[in-house]
Amino acid sequence: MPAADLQSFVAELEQRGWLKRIAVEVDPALEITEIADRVTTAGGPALLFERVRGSQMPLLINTFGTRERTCLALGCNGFDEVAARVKDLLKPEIPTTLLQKLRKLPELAQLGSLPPKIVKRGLCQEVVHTDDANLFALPALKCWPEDGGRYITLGAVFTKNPDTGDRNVGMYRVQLFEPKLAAMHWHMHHDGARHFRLYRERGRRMPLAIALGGPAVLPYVATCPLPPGIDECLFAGFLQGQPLELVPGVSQPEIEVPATAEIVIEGYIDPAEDLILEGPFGDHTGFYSLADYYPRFHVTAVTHRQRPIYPATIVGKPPQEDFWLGKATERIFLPVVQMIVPDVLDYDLPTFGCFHNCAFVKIRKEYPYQARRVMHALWGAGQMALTKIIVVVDADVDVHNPDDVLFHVGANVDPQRDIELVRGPVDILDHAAPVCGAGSKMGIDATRKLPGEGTVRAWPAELEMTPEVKALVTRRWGEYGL
Ligand SMILES: Cc1cc2nc3c(=O)[nH]c(=O)nc-3n(C[C@H](O)[C@H](O)[C@H](O)COP(=O)(O)O)c2cc1C
Ligand SMILES: [Mn+2]
Repeated sequence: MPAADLQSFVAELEQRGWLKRIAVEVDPALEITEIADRVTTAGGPALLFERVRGSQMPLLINTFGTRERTCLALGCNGFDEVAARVKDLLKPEIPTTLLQKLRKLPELAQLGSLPPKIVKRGLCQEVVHTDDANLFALPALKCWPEDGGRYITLGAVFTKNPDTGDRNVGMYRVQLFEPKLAAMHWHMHHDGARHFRLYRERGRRMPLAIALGGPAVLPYVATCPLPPGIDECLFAGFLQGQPLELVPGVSQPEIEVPATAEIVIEGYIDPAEDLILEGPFGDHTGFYSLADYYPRFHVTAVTHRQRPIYPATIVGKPPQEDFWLGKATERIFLPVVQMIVPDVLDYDLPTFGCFHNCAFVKIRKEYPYQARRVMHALWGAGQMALTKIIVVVDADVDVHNPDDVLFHVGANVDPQRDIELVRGPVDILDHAAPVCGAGSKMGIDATRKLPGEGTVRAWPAELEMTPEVKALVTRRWGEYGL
C-alpha cells in the first residue's frame, strides 16, 4: 500500500537511496529552484532541505521527479498496472452464475469501503494556529526571478459544491500576500473555480482548505482530470486500496481534510469581495503566466503535525517534476479516453507540448474522416478538450516516438486538405491565444487518406522489407564480415 503520510513516504524514499538531505542553509527565493531544476533534469533524487532561510520547516521537493518514485507514491510497479485496474472498473464483467456472483462479492465490498472515512482526530491538527496563523512561517518558494511573490506549489485544495456537498480536490498554486491573505489561482475550467461560481451565485462564503503532505497518492489525485462531481478522495482510496481518513477542519468544519497531512491551511473566500492581482508566475509552459485577478483567500487557521515537512515543487520548461504526474495520468486515463473515443488505440502527450499544447493520437483507420471525428471527440472530452494541436496517425506509427509521428506528418499531410482548424476553449496558460482561455485549435490528419477525404491520388505503400529477407540477412549476418 502507498505510504499513508508524507513522513513514511520520505522514510521509504530514504531507505531506497532515492532521497538526499541537504544540511546547509538555502534560500527559498530562487536558490532552491535552481538546485531542483538541475537535479530533476539529471534524473536525480528527491531533495529534503533541512534548513530553509526564514522558516523552521524542512522543505521536500522532487518527490515525483522519476517514474520509479511516482510509481512508489501510487503503490504500483508501472502506470499500466493502474490503467488495467481502471479498465476493469469501467468494464465490469456482469457475473451470471451464482459462483461468479459470490466471487465478485469481496471486490464489491472493497469498492464500497473506498470512499473517505471521517475520523475525529488527525495528526494534522497536533498544533493549531488560529489568531497567530502566519503563512510566512512556511518555507514557500519564490520560484522564478519575475514571480509576483512566494507560492505554495504542491497544495491540494479541498472545496465542496454548496448545493450537493460533493467534494473536489484540485492542485492550484497559491500566492502569499499577508500572514492571513493569499490568492487562489484556479483556472476557470477547473472544478474549484466551478464551485466558486456556485457560492458566488448563492451569495455565500466559500469555506476551503489546502492540504500539504498526507497520503502519498494525494498530490497525484489532486492533479487528476476526474469529471466534475467525482471525488478525488474516492479515487485516492481506489489507488491506495484503503479509504482516505479525513478530519473536519478546526475553523472550517464543513471541509474535511486528510488526517495525516503535514500542514493544513483553512480559510474562506468571500465572493462579494474584490479579486486580487495574482502573478506573474514562472509556469509549466516555460513562460511566465501573466498577472491576473483571482479570489482572495482569507486564512482562519493553520494546523500541522509536530515537526512537519513542507512539500513543494517547481514548474518550468519541461521536463520538470510534473512531467511524471502528467505521464501517470496519460497512462492511467487511457482506458477512460478509450471509453469516450473507442477509436483511440494509444496516445502520447509529448514532453515539449507541456500537456495541453500537443497530443499524438493513434487510430486504426477504417473509414473516411475518422481522424477528424477523433479530433472533435477529444476536443469535447474533459481536460483533453484544451489540447491545442492534435496529430492523428495510423496504427503502425509509434506515438511515443516524436520522430516517427513527425515523419508521418511531413509525408502524409497536404496542409490545405488535412488540417482542421476549430475555435473553442483553450488552456488558461496559453499566452498565444487571442483571448485568455479562448482561441483556436489545430488537428493534423497524418493518416493515409482514403477516397472521400477530398482529392486523393493513389496512395503509395510505406517501405518495408519482407520478413523472409530480414530473417535471411539476420541468419547470414556473420558471413558478410560486417
Ligand atoms: C504542479 C502543478 C501545478 C498546477 N497548478 C495549477 C494552478 O495553479 N491552477 C489550476 O487551475 N490548475 C493547476 N494545475 C492543474 C490542475 O491541478 C489539474 O488540471 C486538475 O485536474 C484540476 O482538478 P479539478 O478538475 O478537480 O479542478 C496544476 C497541476 C500541477 C501538476
Ligand atoms: Mn475534480
